[in-house]
This record gives sequence, C-alpha cells and structure tokens, in this order.
Amino acid sequence: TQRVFSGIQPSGGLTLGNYLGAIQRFVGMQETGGYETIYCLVDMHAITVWQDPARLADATREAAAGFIASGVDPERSILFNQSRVPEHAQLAWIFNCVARLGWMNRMTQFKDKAGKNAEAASLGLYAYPALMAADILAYHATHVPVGEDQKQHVELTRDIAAKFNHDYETDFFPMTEPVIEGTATRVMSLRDGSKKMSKSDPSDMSRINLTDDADTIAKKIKKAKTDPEPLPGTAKELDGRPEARNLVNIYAALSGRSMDEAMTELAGQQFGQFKPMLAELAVEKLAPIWTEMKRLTDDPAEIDRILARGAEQAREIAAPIVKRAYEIVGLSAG
Ligand code: AQP
Repeated sequence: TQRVFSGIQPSGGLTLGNYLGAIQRFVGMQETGGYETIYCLVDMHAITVWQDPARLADATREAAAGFIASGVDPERSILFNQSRVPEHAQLAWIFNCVARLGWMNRMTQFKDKAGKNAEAASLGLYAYPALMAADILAYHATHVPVGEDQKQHVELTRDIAAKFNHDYETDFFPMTEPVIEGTATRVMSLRDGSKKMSKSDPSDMSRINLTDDADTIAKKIKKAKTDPEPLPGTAKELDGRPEARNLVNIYAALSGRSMDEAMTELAGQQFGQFKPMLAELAVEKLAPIWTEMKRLTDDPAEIDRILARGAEQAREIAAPIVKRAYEIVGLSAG
C-alpha cells in the first residue's frame, strides 16, 4: 500500500496557510483513494518552543476539530496526537544518532525560528527534523503532503533513512516522497509578501485564522499590504509583486482554480474591487468550517475519544516497525 503521513503542530490556531497548504490536501488524498492516510497533531514538536501547558491540550483538540471540520474523516483516516504514541520518541532517539550535525546545521527552519539568539534555542528545536523523520518512518510512509517550507525536512528524512539503511546494511526504511502540489503551497503573510503566513507570527493581522469571524476576515484582507497597480491578465505579470500575487493565489486556491484562470477573471481590477470579493469568498469557504469546529470543541471528551482511538490504530502500525528498528540497531524494545 501507499501510505500517507503528515502532521501539523498545535502551536497556536490553524491558519489559512495550514488549511490550503496542508489540511485541504490531506482531505484530497483521503478522498482520492488508494492511500492509507495517517494525520497527526504533532504536540511534541510544538513544545520545541515554549507552550502554555493549559493551552496546549486545548490547542491540540482545537486543531483536531479543525481537521475534522475540514473533511478529515476519522473513520477513513487515522487521526491522533503524537504524544499518545511513544514510538515516535523512541525512533527519534535512534535518528538523533544517525543524523549528522552538519545536516542539521543546514536546516533553514531552525535558523528562521531560532533567530539571532540561536544559543538560547532548545535542543529540541534543533533536533526537530529527526523527530519528524521518526513520525514519518515509524509508519514506513511513502508520501508526505506538505507545504513548500517543509520540503527540506522531508529530504532530510530520506537522508536519515538512507544512512540508517547503509550503516545497518538493510533496506528497512523506504525513501519517502514529499508531495508538494496545488496552487497554494506557500501562502504568504498579509503584511509582508516575503514571509510565509505563520501561526506564531506576533502580528495577528498577518494571517487569517480558521477561527476568525466574517468581520475579522474582511478587516484583515482590507488592510492587507498591496501595491497601487491594477491586477494584470496573466500570472507571469505578477512577478515582482509578491503581495498582489499572494492575494490572487489565495483567491485561486479557495475557488479551486489555477492562477491563470483566476487572472483571466480578475484582469484590470483594482484592489478596492478585488479585496471585498476575496473576503466574501474566504468567509464563504471558512465560515462552515469554523461553525463545525465550534460544535466539535463543545464536546472535548468526544475529541479525546477520537484521538485515543486513532492513537491505538497508529500504534498497531508503528510498534512493530519501531521494534524491528531497535532490533536492527542491537537495542531491545518493548
Ligand atoms: N503559509 C503556509 N503556506 C502553505 N503551507 C503552510 N504550512 C504552514 N504554513 C504554511 C504547512 O502546514 C503544515 C503544518 O505546519 P506546522 O504547523 O507543522 O509548522 P509550520 O510549517 O512551522 O507552520 P506555522 O503555521 O508557521 O507554525 P509555527 O508558527 O508554529 O511555526 C506543513 O505541511 C506546512 O508546510
């Protein structure tokens, strides 16, 4: 079987970037058929930067509700949170010993997140990609749908699998393929077209949250940074206009069109005309998700039951794989 694994950190509320770059595609792969789909709220990744403990458990449930409200069906996909399945951490330790410092030093996400004061970053933030490799390889996943920003980490996963296989003279771990497709693999900040939209950006105006109400969405889009030119007729002509490109890109992705199809429709429009249309479309698509999320989060015990059941299913797959990896290395597991 082809097995899909992907995850999202419950390090804050889900954004439109997470939705378009990840969740919507998780649903797509579930619907396509032919794949076994495993989706994970990676709460252990979230604590690589400090999280308020009281908030983390709620954020995890809220993210699970966001997945389900967007169409991830716990009857057809395995949905769980990482900390319920200890095999992730067990395998991560082996991968910490397989990955090389030189590889980790090249990870751009660490550089971005650690910022200028890298000495003060946690060791976990540095080791994050090795845990991510364990998340994926504990299931022998063949495909990982991610946004553009995670491509480097999936490539590192392949390097770790290859080095493990080489060092232990085995072909135990598969070479996982990143799946980076669709219109919106990199949604940018509404305030700065050179930065990706991120749940941890200090400015709430930089992002659209799945939990934003209609007025908030309209206000954020109205205030989004743009330039004075009208919209051109082709995507190519948006070169050098990152903010304009980003808004059109969001419009195209939300309406299920290609960039060129969207450009044909929007050619000649001023932002004063286009922004309210975009806001209306965003509200139309996101409001039902938010309504359903609210309904689901009203019953946290039910979400916990879903996650516990998902974790059981996940463990059935991961436990024998991680046990075998321990044996290959000469360690004893479970
Ligand atoms: N702006 C984005 N555009 C497209 N895809 C995105 N993803 C994140 N931001 C965008 C994709 O969402 C998935 C989950 O990401 P994550 O939560 O594990 O971590 P992240 O990439 O670091 O996301 P954030 O929102 O920026 O979180 P924080 O602020 O906590 O670091 C991934 O598939 C990612 O590609």
